[in-house]
Amino acid sequence: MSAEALKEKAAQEAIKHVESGMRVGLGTGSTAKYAILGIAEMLKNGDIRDIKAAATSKETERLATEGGIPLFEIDGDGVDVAIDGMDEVAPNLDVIKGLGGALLREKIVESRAKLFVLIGDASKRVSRLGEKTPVPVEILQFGFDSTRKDLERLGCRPVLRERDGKPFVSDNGNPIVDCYFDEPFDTHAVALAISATPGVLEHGMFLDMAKIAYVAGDDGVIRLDRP
Ligand code: A5P
Repeated sequence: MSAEALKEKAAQEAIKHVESGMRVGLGTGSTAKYAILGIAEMLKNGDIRDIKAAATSKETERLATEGGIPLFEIDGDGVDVAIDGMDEVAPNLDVIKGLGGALLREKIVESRAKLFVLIGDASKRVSRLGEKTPVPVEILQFGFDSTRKDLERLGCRPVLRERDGKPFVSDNGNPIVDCYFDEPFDTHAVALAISATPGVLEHGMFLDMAKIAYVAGDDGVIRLDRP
């Protein structure tokens, strides 16, 4: 099965959690796209009604609007369910997200979800976070070098993300530093330390947040639950 077909299959399972009247968090990325298209289709067919969605990026806003999904800005009541892709998922459903650059808005929305559902293909499964991918960290441009130096002191190699030869800029107008850890690390301790670093806006470790992950492989979609 193609990579795209696997993403779509995982998304199709996740959107079954969306019911009429719900407030829905819409993730960002090539897998989340299929959830957005699927929800739009459910609305169009009348399978669900009266939902409103909080988008986690400008691209997601665009896709949702195109699909006729009413949007709202996340408020004090959070969302009932959020669905999003992942860059790495550990066995306990802790994840690294943000290779697509939307981690800050994703964290704002998905940390306020009653139910946070992950979707992805089996290549995203790892035995520990940081095995394959860096930890993305969105930081303020002001004081960039001092923030990067502080991140390095936490034991990683912080690399400024670039796109087309220029520094990548998030939807929020900020640079992203990808922190490569060569050795296994204590995710909770490092997450706390990154968050406490002046100049850091958010990091891409989503710990203790997701309850369910739908992972698609050639044998079908499996559901993983947070232990
Ligand atoms: C966006 O910033 C990311 O968190 C994505 O959700 C994550 O990178 C997964 O993206 P894909 O579904 O495109 O692999």
